[in-house]
Amino acid sequence: MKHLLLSAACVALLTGCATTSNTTPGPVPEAPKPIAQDTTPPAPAKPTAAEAKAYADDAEKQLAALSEAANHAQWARATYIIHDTEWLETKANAALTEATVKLALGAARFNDVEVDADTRRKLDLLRLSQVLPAADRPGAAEELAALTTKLDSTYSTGKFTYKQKTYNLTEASNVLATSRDPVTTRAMWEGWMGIARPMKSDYTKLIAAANTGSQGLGYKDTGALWRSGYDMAPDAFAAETDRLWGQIKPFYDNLHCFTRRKLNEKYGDMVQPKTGPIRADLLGNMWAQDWSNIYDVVAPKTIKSSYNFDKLLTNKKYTEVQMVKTGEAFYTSLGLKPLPQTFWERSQIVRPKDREVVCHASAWDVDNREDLRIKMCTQVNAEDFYTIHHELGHNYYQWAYMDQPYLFKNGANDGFHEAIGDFVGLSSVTPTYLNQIGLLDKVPAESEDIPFLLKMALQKVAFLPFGIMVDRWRWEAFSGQITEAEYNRRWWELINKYQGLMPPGERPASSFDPGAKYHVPASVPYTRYFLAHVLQFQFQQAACAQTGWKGPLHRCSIYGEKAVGERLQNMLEMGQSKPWPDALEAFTGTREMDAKAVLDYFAPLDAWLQEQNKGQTCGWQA
Ligand code: X8Z
Ligand code: ZN
Repeated sequence: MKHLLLSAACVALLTGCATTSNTTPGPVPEAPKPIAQDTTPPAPAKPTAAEAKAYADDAEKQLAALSEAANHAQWARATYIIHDTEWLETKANAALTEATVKLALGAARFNDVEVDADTRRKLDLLRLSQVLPAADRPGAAEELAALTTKLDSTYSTGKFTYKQKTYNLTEASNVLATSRDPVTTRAMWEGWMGIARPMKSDYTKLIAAANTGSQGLGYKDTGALWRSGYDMAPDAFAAETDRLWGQIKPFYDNLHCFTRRKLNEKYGDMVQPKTGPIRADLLGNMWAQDWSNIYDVVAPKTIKSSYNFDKLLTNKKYTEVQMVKTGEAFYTSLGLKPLPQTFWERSQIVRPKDREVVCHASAWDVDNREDLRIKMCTQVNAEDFYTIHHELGHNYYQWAYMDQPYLFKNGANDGFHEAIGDFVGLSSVTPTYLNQIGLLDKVPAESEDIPFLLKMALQKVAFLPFGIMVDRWRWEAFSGQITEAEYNRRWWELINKYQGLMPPGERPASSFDPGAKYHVPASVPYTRYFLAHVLQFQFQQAACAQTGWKGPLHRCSIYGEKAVGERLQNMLEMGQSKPWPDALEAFTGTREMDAKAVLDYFAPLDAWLQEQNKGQTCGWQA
């Protein structure tokens, strides 16, 4: 799972390079002796472009081998958490980190060498490829790797007890999704937040360790490193995300306003006041990043929805594997290949009963070629139906760029990697498609567009402020703007600012609520999902235009559209070989990210929400 850790460097390589560049074959004619004794050592010869290219090639060879070993160890630990797999993963990750750091540092000697564009990009990517670089000192990579493994395992095995029953995340989330009793939702929510408390001091150590590594590579801090991976200056990237959020915010405010009113009507002023932020545990999801589980609470009274997606799946007795097969069939309908046989043999599709695993869904390319797998604890419901399409998007991307050189085997940027499966997923939930595959007997009339769009907005639009908030917090933690004592307070300030939410009660001083979200202990950068929630609508708009679709964007399905598949495949095959605007242009014809596509998709809903919100005082005090 390459996005988690790509690290480390190699002493052997540096020695090798030094040897190569200093060796002159044959007898060396003696140079005339200078008369005066000069004690300054001769300046090293400027490396050549050929040496730079050889360096990058060799780095790729070393990293490919180390990353494959790390992937196997990571898979073993993620699907079987015990002391020994943690040990193995730590060693393998440390070896990769150590080698990557050394290679990235060694690449600096080619800074002033004029090299071909591919080599330059590879040398730059060497420095950028790590999420958490370690310091270049013996033991540093292993200390950092031990912290990351421990934090991830603490999260993944987290449990709490309520009324004599023990809950893991899946169980607590299921209660939160379905319970409409605010005492129960609060208990589930507070119980889960509590599992993160023990992570706090390790997380502080992780920040310090990764910052030392990032500074060694020439970045201000790890946040600056993360912001540097977008083919533009890090500050320009931060401003770009602000710009995109600014495009969406007025629409989000309308959705927030409508949802708050419905929650107030249901629960009363004591639970959900008419004004101010929304109580986070009432939104049907542990992090309030997806509100679609409370569709029943916000559903318009006058327009009925004729189907419930969860029930369609259970009524037709879908199995977890059948859901994955259905996902695969969408991709093959676009002309992409069926997944390799080993995918079915090696994936973890359901939660094993007999051991601890990392349940957070992920997609893997273990040998960096065709050993594709997903790891999920799939449940038969609409959310996981969508997640399957999301994960397979990662796998098809990985497969498409498998012939790229190692350092180009990645998404155009990390937002692209997250957006592909979501883009395909947008078609997979249209009533037209559900009808085509026999899940839905009758395509609903156009009058049901508002319920459909409202469900989609509760999932996609509610996500956007969360998607931008998480790394706003992490950037501040990495830069030292906030200290351990301020972590939790600031987390809630930012949630209030972006999402307009509040916790159900005061948070204990020892809390570390950011740690209750997988990507924080697992150190997966999160801005990628914010970008993906913009990009997927741009992809959808472009793809539908390619098919000649003239109707409203939300009703378009690209199922079976081979020409779209071919164009998609072309973009995917580029991997990270070119700056992301080139990839975006290849598929959409534009070089800019633009949230206008989100607004176009939801335009009928926004108009409807504005009508519903008339006379209401919207917004909250940030
Ligand atoms: O983490 C994921 C995927 C794996 S890359 C399941 N997602 C984010 C999350 O769960 O928080 C997908 C949507 C956002
Ligand atoms: Zn993903």
